[in-house]
Amino acid sequence: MENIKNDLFLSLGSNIEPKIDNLTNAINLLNKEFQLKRLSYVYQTEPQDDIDQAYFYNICAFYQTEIEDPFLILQKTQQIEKELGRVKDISRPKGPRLVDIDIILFGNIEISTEILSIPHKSMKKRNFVLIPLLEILNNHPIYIKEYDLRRFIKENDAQIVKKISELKIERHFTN
Ligand code: PH2
Ligand code: MG
Ligand code: MG
Repeated sequence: MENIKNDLFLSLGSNIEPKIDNLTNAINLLNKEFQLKRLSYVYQTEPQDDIDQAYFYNICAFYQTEIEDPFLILQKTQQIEKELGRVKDISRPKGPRLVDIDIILFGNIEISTEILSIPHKSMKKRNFVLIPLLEILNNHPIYIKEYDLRRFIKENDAQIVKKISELKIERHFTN
């Protein structure tokens, strides 16, 4: 019997050089843990929340995994952030980052804890998440529909989000 795969949507961001390399390295490491199904373009995005910092490059990735435990996913993504050299500045929680990997959606799971909320708490307010997510969603049948992505994107349309280029990575797409 084939194992059941869970859908995992991640948002990645970097605003410390080399931004593109940081995203590429993160995707290459994520690809060892999860099965990549789709990857968005790279978007150049205006910083949100903590606005006095360099612009970001953001992407969204759609993975599948046999892992069921969202906290195990979190552990793996945080391990990759560390491995790539991310150092957290606790005085500036939304400040500059080498690489940030956020869990946006994981199957139909809804949780809200101190360390992890799924769906991601701020996704509706962030076009740097919503626009690349919409790009790779491809009518994917998850409960995202109830979020009415396009409507949220319209509400945030003052945020500058500009499509830049594809990320050049080795692709090992499987079904
Ligand atoms: N991440 C933040 C805060 N602000 N702004 C943009 N444009 N992109 C981000 O990834 C981002 C942000 C906290 O994680
Ligand atoms: Mg984040
Ligand atoms: Mg994060």
